[in-house]
Formats: sequence, C-alpha cells, structure tokens
Amino acid sequence: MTRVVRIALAGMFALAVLLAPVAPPGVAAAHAVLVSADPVGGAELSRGPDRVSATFNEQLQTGFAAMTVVGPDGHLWSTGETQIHGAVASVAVRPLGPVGTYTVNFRVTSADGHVVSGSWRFELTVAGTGEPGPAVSDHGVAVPPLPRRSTEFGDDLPIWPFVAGAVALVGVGLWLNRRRS
Ligand SMILES: [Cu+2]
Repeated sequence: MTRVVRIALAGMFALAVLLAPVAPPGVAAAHAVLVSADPVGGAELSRGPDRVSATFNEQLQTGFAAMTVVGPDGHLWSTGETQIHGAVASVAVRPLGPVGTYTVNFRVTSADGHVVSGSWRFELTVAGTGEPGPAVSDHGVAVPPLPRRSTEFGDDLPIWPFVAGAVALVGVGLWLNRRRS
C-alpha cells in the first residue's frame, strides 16, 4: 500500500466513524403527535376561550409555528403570534362573535424537523360581542406557507463539523506520516 492509499483509507475510516451516529436516517425520531387540545374537540362553549392550545407528545421547534381560529363567518378570531412553549402550541383568541363552529388550525415543526398540521373544532353556543379579524380565503387554512423542508434527516444536525473533523484527522495522519519518513 502506498502512503497515499493508506492516508485515503484512514480518511474514509475516520469519516465513517464520525458519521456513524447520524446514520441511518430511517430511524429518526417520530413526528410530534397531538395528545390534547384546549378547548377539546367538539366542546360546546357558552363563552369563548382566551387562548386555544394544542399539546404534543414531544418538544416542538419554535420556528415556523402557526395556529389560527376561524369562525363560522369565515373570519379570523385568533390574534397575535403563535407561541411555542416546550410541547405546547397556543394562540390568543379575541372575544368571540357569532354562534356556531370555530375551527382551530395548527401547523408546527416536530423536533425531527417534520411539519405536522391538523385542526379541531369547538362550538360557541351563546353569541359573543367580539369583533372579527380579517376574512380567511379558503375556510380553515389561514396559515401562511412554510419554507419546504426537503431532507429526511440532518435538519438540525449540520454535516460540516463531521467533515471538518475528518479533514483534521487526515491532516494529523499526513503529519504523522511525514514525521516518520
Ligand atoms: Cu418526523
């Protein structure tokens, strides 16, 4: 084996060792799953909630979360930013207006980088005096579009430290080799 081949093999071995903890991508953590909602789906309320919230089975990423409440009038009744605290996503709700079905839509990002979305409904049985927010185009999805996450893994695990580590190891190998000759 020439020295170059030996160094190349050492480099590939180092890279394989360093990448081992990342692979295989297929066994990445499962997506976040909705475990409870407040108010619960199908609830019949005589007065609107101050906030709606969804609790998931795992921590959520704080970015790109969206939660809305759309009323029977097709208007937005949620207000302000969607908040993520650990495994809970929530948004504030205006004082509600017309009697009927209110739909809560959510879109959150799992710890593994996958987007999870869904909705649930509750009923308002006594009309409130609140003023609606803007109208929502197609019923339900008032949620702004998200940037696409294309990769199956590595969303929050950058590859460059591994490559840098491998390069450093190859460098050390080269240096040791030079010292020996
Ligand atoms: Cu996932």
